[in-house]
Amino acid sequence: MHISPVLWQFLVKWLNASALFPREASTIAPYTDALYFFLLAITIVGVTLVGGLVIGFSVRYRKERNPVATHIEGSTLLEATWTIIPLALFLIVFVWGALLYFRIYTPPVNSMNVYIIGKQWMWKAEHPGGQHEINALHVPIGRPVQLTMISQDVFHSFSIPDYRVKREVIPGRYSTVWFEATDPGTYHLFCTQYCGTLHAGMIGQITALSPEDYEKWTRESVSGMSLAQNGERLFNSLGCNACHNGQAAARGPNLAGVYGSRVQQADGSQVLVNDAYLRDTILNPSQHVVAGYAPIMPTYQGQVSEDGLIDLVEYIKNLQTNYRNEQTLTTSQSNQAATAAPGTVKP
Ligand code: HEC
Ligand SMILES: [Cu+2]
Repeated sequence: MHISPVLWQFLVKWLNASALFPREASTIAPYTDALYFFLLAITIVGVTLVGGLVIGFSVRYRKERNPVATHIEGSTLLEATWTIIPLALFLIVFVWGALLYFRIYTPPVNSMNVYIIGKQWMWKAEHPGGQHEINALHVPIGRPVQLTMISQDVFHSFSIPDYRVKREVIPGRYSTVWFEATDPGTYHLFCTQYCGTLHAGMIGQITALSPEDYEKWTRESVSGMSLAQNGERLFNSLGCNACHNGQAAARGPNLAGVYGSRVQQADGSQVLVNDAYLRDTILNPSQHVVAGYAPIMPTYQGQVSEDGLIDLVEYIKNLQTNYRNEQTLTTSQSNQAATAAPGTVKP
C-alpha cells in the first residue's frame, strides 16, 4: 500500500498529538505501524463493503418489493472473486507479517547487550559494565540494544509501547528482544502480563540518551565491579575453577572462546553455545555432557541466583584464550579470599 509521505506525516502527527497512539521512537516502530494501518484499512473497507451490501440488499429485496422468492443457481465468477481477493489480501498480510517478524526477532550482530531480570514486582536492569538500575533503563539512541531477559518468579512481559517492543519474560529461560531508539527522551515501560497483586505497579522508565550523554551516564553510574568481574569471583568461590582451569589435564573443558562456538556433545549432537546453553549447563550439567568428558560436573541448582547466573554467563562469554592468566591477575588484585578457594590453581 502506498501512502504519500505528506499524508503519512500528517497521520502520524495527528495520532501522536491526539494521544490515541504511542509515539514512534524506535527504528522498528514505523514498520510495525505500517502493517497495523494496512490491517486497519482493509478491515474498514471490508466492514463497509459487507455492511453496505447487507443494508442495500435488505432494502432492495424486501418482502413488499419481492413477495415471491427467486431461485438463484449461483455464479462461479462471483464466488471466485470473493475467494481470490481475500486470499490475496491474507497472503500479502502473511508475507508482510513474516518479513516483519524476522526483522523484529533477529538482533543485529553489533547490538549491545543488557540483562533484565523481572520479579514480583520490579524490573532490574544489569549492564555489562556493572551499572544496575531498578524500574529504569538507560539506552543510547542510534545503536541496537539487545535485552536478555529472565524472570525470577512468575511470567512477566516486558513492553515499551513507544518502541513497539513486547516480549514474555519467563522463569527458567532467557528470552531476548532488541530495539534501536531514535529519539532522546523518556518512555514508559510496562509489565503486560498479569503477575499478581502489584502487577499494575510493575512499571518503569526508559531513558534514551544521545551517545555522548549515554557515555557520561555509563561513567557516572558504575557501582562496584562489572558483571564479568562478579562472575569471575563466583567462578572461583563456587569452585568452578577446580575443574575449569584451562589446562589440558583439567577435569572440565576449557571455557575460553567457547561462547558462540559449536560444541560436540556426548550423545553425538552439536550445540551452539549461547547464553541459554551456558545457564543450562550450570543448572543441569547432566543434560549437556560435552564429548570426551565424564559427567562429573555437579549441578548448581538452587545455589546461584539469577543475578549470579548472569554474572557467570557474562564471565564465560568474555573468556578469551589463556584466561587463566587474566583470571588470576585480576582476581589477586580484587579478591584475595576467592583465589584462596580450595582447588584454585596458582600460576
Ligand atoms: C567437578 C568438576 C567440575 C566443576 C566443579 C564444574 N564443572 Fe563445569 N564441567 C565439568 C565437566 C567434566 C564438563 C564436561 C562434561 C559435561 O558437560 O558435563 C563441564 C562442562 C561445563 C560447561 C560446558 C562447556 C562446554 O564446552 O560446552 C560449562 C559452561 C561449565 N562446565 C561451567 C561450569 C561452571 C560455571 C561451574 C561452577 C559454577 C562449573 N562448570 C563447575 C566439570 C566441572
Ligand atoms: Cu510482571
